Amino acid sequence: MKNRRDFLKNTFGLGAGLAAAPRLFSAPKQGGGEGMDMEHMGHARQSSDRIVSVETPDAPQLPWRMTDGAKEFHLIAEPVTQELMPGKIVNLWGYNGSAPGPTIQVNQGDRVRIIVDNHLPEPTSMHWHGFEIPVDMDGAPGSSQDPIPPGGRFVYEFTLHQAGTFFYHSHMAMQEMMGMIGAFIMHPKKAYDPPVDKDFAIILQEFAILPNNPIPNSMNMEFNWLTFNGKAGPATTPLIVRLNDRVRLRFINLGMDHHPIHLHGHTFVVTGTEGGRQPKTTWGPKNTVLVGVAEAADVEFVANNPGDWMIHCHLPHHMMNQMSSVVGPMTRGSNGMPAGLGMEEGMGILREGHATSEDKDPSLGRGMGVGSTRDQTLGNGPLSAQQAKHSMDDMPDMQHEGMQMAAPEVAKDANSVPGFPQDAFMEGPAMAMDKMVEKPENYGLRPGWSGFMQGMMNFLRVLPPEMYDKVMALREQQKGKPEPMPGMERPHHG
Ligand SMILES: [Cu+2]
Repeated sequence: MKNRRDFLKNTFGLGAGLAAAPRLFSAPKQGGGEGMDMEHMGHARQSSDRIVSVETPDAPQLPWRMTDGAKEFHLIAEPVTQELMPGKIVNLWGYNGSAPGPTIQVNQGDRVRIIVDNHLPEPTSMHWHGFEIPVDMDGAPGSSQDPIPPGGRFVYEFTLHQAGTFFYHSHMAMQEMMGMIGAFIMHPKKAYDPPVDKDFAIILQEFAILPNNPIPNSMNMEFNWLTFNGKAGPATTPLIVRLNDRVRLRFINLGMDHHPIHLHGHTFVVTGTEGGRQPKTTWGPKNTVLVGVAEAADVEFVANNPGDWMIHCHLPHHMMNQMSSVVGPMTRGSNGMPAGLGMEEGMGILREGHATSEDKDPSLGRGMGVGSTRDQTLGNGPLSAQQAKHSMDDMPDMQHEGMQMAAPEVAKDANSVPGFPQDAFMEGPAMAMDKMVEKPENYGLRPGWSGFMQGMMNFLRVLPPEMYDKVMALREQQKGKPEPMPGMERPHHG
C-alpha cells in the first residue's frame, strides 16, 4: 500500500528540474489502484505553456488512469493514523491512508471519474466543493444520493469546465472534523498570466486532542492541534523556491476557525478564491490573507527576498502545539499537570442538570475541561534554563543545545512580574528538535530553529541558486533512503 516513503521517493525525483518547465508529477503507488497507468501521471497539461504541477508538501498526490474516456481516480474513505509531529501519533479519518487525503489534479475540460469506497465504520458521502456538476453527483447525503454505507461504493463522474483551487470533503459534518478533506486542483486550459514557477497547496485543519489521547474530540471547539497538510510545526516541510521565482500558494480551509495566513518578507496579491481566478483589477497588496471556513485563497508574489521566511496562521493559539503553555502565575506552586482526565472531566461533556444552568453550561461541548468546570493545579515546567536543561537529560531525542542564547533566559525578578511566565518555555531551546525533523528541505536552517515552530507554521525558503541546487541534490540523495522522520509511515486499516 501507499506510504510516505513512496511519496517521498517520487517527490524527491522532481529534483533540480528547471522551474520554468512544465513538470511531470510522478505519483506514488496507490492503494486500490492496481494497474495504474504510470505513463499518465502528469497532472498538468503538458502542452500548455508553463503550467506547473501543484506541490502539496506532506500530503500525497493521487494517480489516475485513463478508462473509458475519463481520468479515473480511486479514493478510499478510511481511518488513518497520522503523526502530526514526532511522537504525536493520532487517529484521524481520511482517504487512502492520509489526512488530508491525496491531492487530485486535473485539467479544465477533463472528463473525470472518481470511485469512492467507504471503509469507515459508518456511512459517508463525498462532496465536490464548488463544482458546477449535475446534482446527482454533488454528494449531498439524503438529498442528492443515499449515503455510501460501510463497505459500499459510489462512482462519481462528471466533466469539469471550471479552473482553480477546489477541494473534496465528506459531507458528514463530524467526519470533516476528523480530517476528511483533500485538495482538488483544476488547471486552466491556458496558463494564467503571469505564469508561476512554483505552485503549492496547503490545507488548513484543526483538531481538539486531549493529552494522552490520540482521538480528536470532534465536538470540542477549543483546538489545540493546528496543521498544514496534516503536519504541525516543526514537522511541516518547508516550501523550497529559487530566488526570483514567481510563486503561487493555495490555501484551503475546512474547520471551525478562519485563519489569517501571514507571509514574512514579501508582499503578495490574492489572485483567486474557492470560486476560481480573480481579475487583476481586484489585486491589491497584502501580506496576510484571511482564509475563511470552506474557502480557498490563491496568493502570488515574486520571491525576490532571499531567506528562510515564516509562513503561518497569525492567531496566537494557532502557533502552538498541544496548547501546552498555560500562562501566568496560576501555573506555579503546584504538583504538575493532571494529564489523562476521564471523559467527563476532560471533554467538557454535560453531566447533570439543565443544559444552561449556571454551573453546567460553561463547559457544554466546548472546553477542553481545563479551567472550564473547576480549577486545576498545573505545573508549567522549569523556570530556569538550567532546570530546563536538567529536565531534558532523560530525553535523549530532544536537542540539548544549539541555540546561541545566553542563560539564564528569564529576568532575575521574573517571578515577581504579574503574568509571568508567558512564552519563555513554550517556545525556545527546550523545545528544539532539529534532528528529529531533519530532512533535505530543512538543510542549512539556523540551529535550534525547530524550537520556535509550532502549529500552523512553516517556512518559505527563498534560496539563491547555489543553495537551491544543494537542497535539490539532497532530495535526490534521499531517494531510496530510509524515511528521514522515524514513525512517519502511516499504516491504515481496511
Ligand atoms: Cu489559525
